[in-house]
This record gives sequence, structure tokens and C-alpha cells, in this order.
Amino acid sequence: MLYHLLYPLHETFAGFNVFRYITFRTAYAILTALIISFLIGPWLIRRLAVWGVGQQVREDGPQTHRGKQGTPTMGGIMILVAIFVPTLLWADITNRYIWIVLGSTAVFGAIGFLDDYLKVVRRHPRGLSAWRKIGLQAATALVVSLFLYFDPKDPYHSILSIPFFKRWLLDLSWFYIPFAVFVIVGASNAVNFTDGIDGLAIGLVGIAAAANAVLVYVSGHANFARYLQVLYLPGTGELTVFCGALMGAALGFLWFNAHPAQVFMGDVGSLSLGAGLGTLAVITKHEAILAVAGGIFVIETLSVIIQVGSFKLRGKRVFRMAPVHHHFELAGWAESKIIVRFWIVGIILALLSLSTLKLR
Ligand code: 57M
Repeated sequence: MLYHLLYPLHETFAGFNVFRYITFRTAYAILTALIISFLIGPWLIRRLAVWGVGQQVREDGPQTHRGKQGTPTMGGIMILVAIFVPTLLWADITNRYIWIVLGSTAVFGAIGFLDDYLKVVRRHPRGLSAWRKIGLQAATALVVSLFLYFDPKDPYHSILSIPFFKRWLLDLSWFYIPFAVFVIVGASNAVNFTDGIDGLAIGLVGIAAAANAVLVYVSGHANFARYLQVLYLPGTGELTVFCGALMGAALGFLWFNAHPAQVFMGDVGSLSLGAGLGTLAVITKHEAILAVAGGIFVIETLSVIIQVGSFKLRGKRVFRMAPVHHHFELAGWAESKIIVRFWIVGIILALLSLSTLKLR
């Protein structure tokens, strides 16, 4: 919004010319998201506690989690506020990609909010049924995918780029639609699975948002895209501002979610953040690169698939407990050690994903 209000004044006040730069507006989106988090965080945590919105810790989880019973949850509400306000303030709000990624994030957040509300407030043991939850997610992702597939301005709507092979562009044709649905729903649930120890998911979201920021900036910048020989997607550069808000909101929430956590994000946070990252990947056609940038999310999900598959096929578990962060907890690792080591691997994977832009 400020872009539209203040940039036109640059003819009178030359300094306002700075509002045309995505990098400038992204930096201020990060700072605005941080300030919003610090302003509403303490208030929201107190209100969630007063309203009795406390986490019900499952009996079958690690013993070390018993002490977390009653921790305020649904803190994802503050994350969403810290994402939406800076994005609407600093981004070009006539950009269709901004509305697509905000819409996807908001609807997945509403699905998570409903699930949390049923579980935590109405004390439904399981919240939304698994099929109803996945159905709502798939329907939302389908609308997003159709918007993108039938986008008349997008010359690459069904194209898939392959890391390391600059010249290879896979045209999935109409199959791009179910593929995009799979990416968005998969990313949403991957973050959801990962959010099982203090600060792990939100820290990894911040790292993935930083990698996404570089990717979308390059994809939307004609010269950089040409130099790096990646698909030039006009208009996607504006998503850098959204990634900045995501980074700031992640750092801001981490301030309160760091071990020992004062608040959990709830499904309202995990589902929306994963959907936002998945939608970014689909818009920029960098699904494969972003699967590497969000590699820990992929590893956590694969650990569940392997565990359930092995148990069903062999009657034996592969891990002490899945997702894999619980395996290390049961191996005796301190929670903070697991979190920091997973972040380190996440940073390495994010750097590797960005290196594929050059190594092609
Ligand atoms: C999301 N939710 C946490 C919190 C957070 C199929 C199976 C893999 C499903 C999976 C599952 O239930 N996933 C749901 C994980 C929960 O966190 C809440 O949920 C929100 C995220 N959606 O914001 O509100 C617990 O995680 C802990 N937590 C923290 N710090 C945080 O910052 O300590 C969360 C955030 C919280 C708290 O204890 O209560 C969760 O773990 O449920 N199931 C599992 O993850 C379970 N694994 C399992 O059953 N494995 C089986 C099979 C199915 C693979 C096996 O290994 O054989 C584990 N989780 C629990 N109990 N709670 C282990 C058993």
C-alpha cells in the first residue's frame, strides 16, 4: 500500500524513489513483522492462557513432553498477523501473485484454526477428521492450482524446471494441476509434522523463507534470471516482500517459541506456513529446489511414511518414534540440541538449493 501512496511522490520528494525497490520494501517488511510480533506476542500469550487455550499433550508421546501440558497454543494467529500486515503495507497490492499466496496461506490457516478450536476449545479428541482436513486442504490447493494453470499472463503455467539441467523444461500439461495440489498439501502437512518440538518448525520456516526470497527475487528479475538461466517469471519478484514478512514473522514467533516454549503455533500456524511455502514453490516453478531448501520438512515426512510402512509391512518400527525428531529425543538427545542441529542441517540444505542456481 505504501508503495502506491509514497512512490508517486518521488517527483516531489526524490527520496521516495526508494519505494520502487523490492529490496528496500522487503527489508522493511522483515522489520515491521518483527515489531508486530514483539507488540502482540506477550498480549496474545496472556489472552490464550486466560481463555484456557492450552495444549493437550498426548499420553503416547515422549515422557519429556509431559511438562508441556497446558502450554498456550494457536500462537499461529500472531504469525499470520505479522505476515499479512507487512505484506499489505509494503508489497505492490495490484500484483496477482501476492493475493494468490496470501489467499492460500489464509484459507489453510482457517482450516488449522478450525482444527485447533475443535481440539483445544471444544475438547474434541481429534479435532477435524483426517479425511475432512485433507479434503479441505486439497480443495483449497485445487483452486490455487487452477488459478495458476489458467493464468493468461503466465507463459510457463504447466512447466516444471529441473535442477542442474538448465535447458530441460518438463511440460506436464494438465497434469500440472494435481502435481501443484500435491506440492501445496504436502508442504502444509510436512510443516505440521515437523512442529513437534520447541522452535524447530518456525526456525526452519525462517530458513526456507530466506532461500525462497532469493529464488523469487531472481525469478522476477529479467537480468538475474537471464544470467543464471532460470525461468524469468515477470511479477514474481514482488513475492520477495512476502518472503521478508515470513522471515520477520518466523523470527518474531521464535522469540516466544524458543525452548522452553511459552507458546505453540498450533495447526493454524503450521498448516498456513506450509501452504505459503508450497504455493511459493508452485508459483516460481522451483518445486524441486525448494524441496531441498525445505529438506528437513521432507525428511520428517519421509520418516513417518517409512515408519508406518515398515510397521504395516513388517510389524517393526524403523525409528524409535516418528517423526524423526522424536527418535533423537528417545535416544536421549536434549530437545535444544535436536533443534539447533536440525537448523544447521536446514541451513546447509538451503545453501545447497541456492547453489543449484549456478551449478546447472
Ligand atoms: C502435528 N503435533 C505435535 C502444537 C503444534 C501420522 C503421525 C505422524 C501424526 C503425528 C501428529 O499427530 N502430528 C500432528 C504434531 C504437538 O504439537 C501441537 O500440534 C501443533 C502443530 N500441528 O503447534 O500445538 C505436540 O508437539 C509438541 N510441541 C512442542 N513444541 C512446539 O513448539 O514440544 C509442539 C510444538 C505438542 C508438544 O508436545 O503437544 C505432536 O507431536 O502431536 N503424530 C505424531 O507426531 C506422533 N507420532 C507417532 O504417533 N508416531 C507413530 C506412527 C504414527 C508414525 C510411530 O512412531 O510409530 C508423536 N506425537 C505425539 N505423540 N504427540 C508421538 C506420539
